[in-house]
Amino acid sequence: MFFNEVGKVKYEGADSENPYAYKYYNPEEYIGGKAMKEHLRFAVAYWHTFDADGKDPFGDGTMSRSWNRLTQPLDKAKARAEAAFEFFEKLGVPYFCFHDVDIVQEGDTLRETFLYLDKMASFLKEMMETSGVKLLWNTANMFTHPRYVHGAATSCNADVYAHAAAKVKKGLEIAKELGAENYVFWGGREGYETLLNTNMKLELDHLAAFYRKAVDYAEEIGFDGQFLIEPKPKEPTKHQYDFDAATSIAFLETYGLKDHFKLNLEANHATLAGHTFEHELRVAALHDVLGSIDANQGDLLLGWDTDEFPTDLYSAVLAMYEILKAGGFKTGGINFDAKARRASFADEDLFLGHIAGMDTYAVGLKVAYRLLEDKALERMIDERYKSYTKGIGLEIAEGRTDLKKLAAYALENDHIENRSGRQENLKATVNRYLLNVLRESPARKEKQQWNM
Ligand code: XLS
Ligand code: NI
Ligand code: NI
Repeated sequence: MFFNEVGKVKYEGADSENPYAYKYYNPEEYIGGKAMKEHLRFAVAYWHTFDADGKDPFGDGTMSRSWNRLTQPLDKAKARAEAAFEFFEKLGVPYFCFHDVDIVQEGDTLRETFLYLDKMASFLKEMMETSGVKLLWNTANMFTHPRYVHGAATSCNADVYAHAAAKVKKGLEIAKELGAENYVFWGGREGYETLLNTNMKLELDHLAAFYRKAVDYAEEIGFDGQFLIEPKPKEPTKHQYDFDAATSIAFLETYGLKDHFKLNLEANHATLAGHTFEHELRVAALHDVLGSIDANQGDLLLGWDTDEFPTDLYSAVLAMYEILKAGGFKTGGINFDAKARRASFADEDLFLGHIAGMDTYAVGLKVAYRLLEDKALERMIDERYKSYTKGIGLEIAEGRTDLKKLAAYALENDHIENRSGRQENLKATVNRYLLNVLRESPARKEKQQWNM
């Protein structure tokens, strides 16, 4: 046992003051004919939770995890996996996600790395079978090691390209063995620092060909999980090729890969790209590529990928609204690509962070569901566009006009009237739904009077 202080985390309702209980996430509660746990499909990110030690560019690690103290690579990896599964089970999450290097460190040679990975894959498989916890996605880390200094699939060095391909091949075999529901590509180093030394066309062609090889190999070995690309505009490179949803979609279309990929959208990456999270979700949904999400939140005052646990209820409502409107998750889910702050170094903070995030998304789900059920926003949106339901608007909508016809109409119609967009009222509507969901929790018992 690694987490002696914490037992099984249960739903106790909104008036519970137990920090190790869910206040809103009630896995078995039905919302629109589906249990909350099936809507949300929560996953724990191995890297932030079990590998990270709180290091930042200015300071050393602050988190000393007992499971990371052994020195022999496989012993350490196994202890870490045991801690991970104890954590998953106590938290009651159905899924987890990892990079190859998260489950076991690299060996001295690629051959040794693969040996370690094979051993750990079998070890994880057993733990998954006994616990029932499943793999939402895995991925290959092609950004930390110095060999990726110029990129992986977009590296100027063919040996690096081949090395990265070998890691993806192994990653897909592990994905198949562990029954991963998705396989992720996040191109941390797939971008450039300066155009002065960059052949952009060649790099993009290489990246697309690399993805194509992954699709082909998955088919060959019978891995039928969903491929996901995770957009991010920058960091660590100055300009990443998978900049945002729209850029990634254009890339997939250009290279004929769109049938094989969906997107894994991360809240903090959206804001780094200058978008809201809901914008990214909407763009993906419009193109039928909304796959999965990395739930976290950034700090708009800092402007880098701070990966905080999501606690902003309003933002979770808007995110869940887009997800539900798009029909909910299929193979995807909500992965907490989030880390406890450097100063929140206690092991228990790992629980507290996840509980906060899960409750936030549970509220988001409830509120979003009701907004949609009541058509609270949709009715106003329909009303806003109603000029296209009759007269010249209907003709435009049905494609029965041309510039001559429109000009003739406009010449007779100098009196144009616009209507208010009512943004303030809509925001107040979202607030009202949010407050209603929160208010329905049992009233707080009277406390001792304040001494005034
Ligand atoms: C980094 C990314 C990364 C991916 C997986 O910013 O979010 O953690 O989710 O490689
Ligand atoms: Ni991520
Ligand atoms: Ni990120």
